[in-house]
Amino acid sequence: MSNRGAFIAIEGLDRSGKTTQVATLQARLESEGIPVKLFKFPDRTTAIGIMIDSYLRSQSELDDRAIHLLFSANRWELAGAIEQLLAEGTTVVCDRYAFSGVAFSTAKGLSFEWCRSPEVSLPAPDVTLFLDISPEKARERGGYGDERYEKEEMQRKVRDVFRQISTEFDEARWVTLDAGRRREDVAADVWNCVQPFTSGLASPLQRLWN
Ligand code: NYM
Repeated sequence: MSNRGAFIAIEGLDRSGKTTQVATLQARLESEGIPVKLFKFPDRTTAIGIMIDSYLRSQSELDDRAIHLLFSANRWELAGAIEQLLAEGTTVVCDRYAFSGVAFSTAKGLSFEWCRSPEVSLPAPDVTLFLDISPEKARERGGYGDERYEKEEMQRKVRDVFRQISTEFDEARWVTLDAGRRREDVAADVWNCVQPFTSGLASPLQRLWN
C-alpha cells in the first residue's frame, strides 16, 4: 500500500510572517512535484466561517464560548476533507489549526481544559511548526492589525499558552522556530522540518489529544 500524505500545521503569532512562510512552503512542495493542499483556519468562506469573520472584524458580538465552538466547528466541518486528501497521498498544510483555537480562547480567560475539549479527536498533525516572535519584534514590524485579538497584551498571553501547549508534545511533533529572523532563514528551517515528510507516512493518522 502506498503512503498517506503528511499533515503539517503551521502556527504562529500575529506578525510572525506565517502567511509568507505558508505560501513559500506550498510553492516549494509544488516545485518538488509533491501533491499538496493548503487549508487556512479560520476558513472564512463557509457559513460558519462567515460568522467568525464578522466577529473578528468586530461587526458582531458573540459569547466567548460560542465563538470558541464556532472556530472548532469550522475545523470539524473540514476534517473529513483533510482525512480524505491525506488518505489519497496528498500532503496537507494548515495555516493555523486547533492550537490557535486553544491559545486565543485561553488567553481571553477561558479554561485551558474547556477550550481543548471540542478539539479532541480532530486529525492530529504529524508535525506542527510554531513561528514564534516577541511582541517587541512584532512592534518593529509595524505592529498589529485592526482585528480582534491584535493587541500586544493579548499576544503576550497567547504566546504563553502556545508555550504551554508545546510542552505536551515531543520534539518530533512540535517545533518552535524563531520567526524574528530573515524570512529566507525561517523558510530554510521550515523546509528542513518538512522535507523528511515529503515521501508521506506509512503510520496511521493520529487523533489530537486522544
Ligand atoms: N483564531 C484563529 C482564533 O481565535 N481561534 C482559532 O481557532 C483560529 C484558527 O483568529 N488572530 C484567531 C487568531 C487570529 C484570527 O487568523 C484570524 P488569521 O491567521 O489572522 O486569519
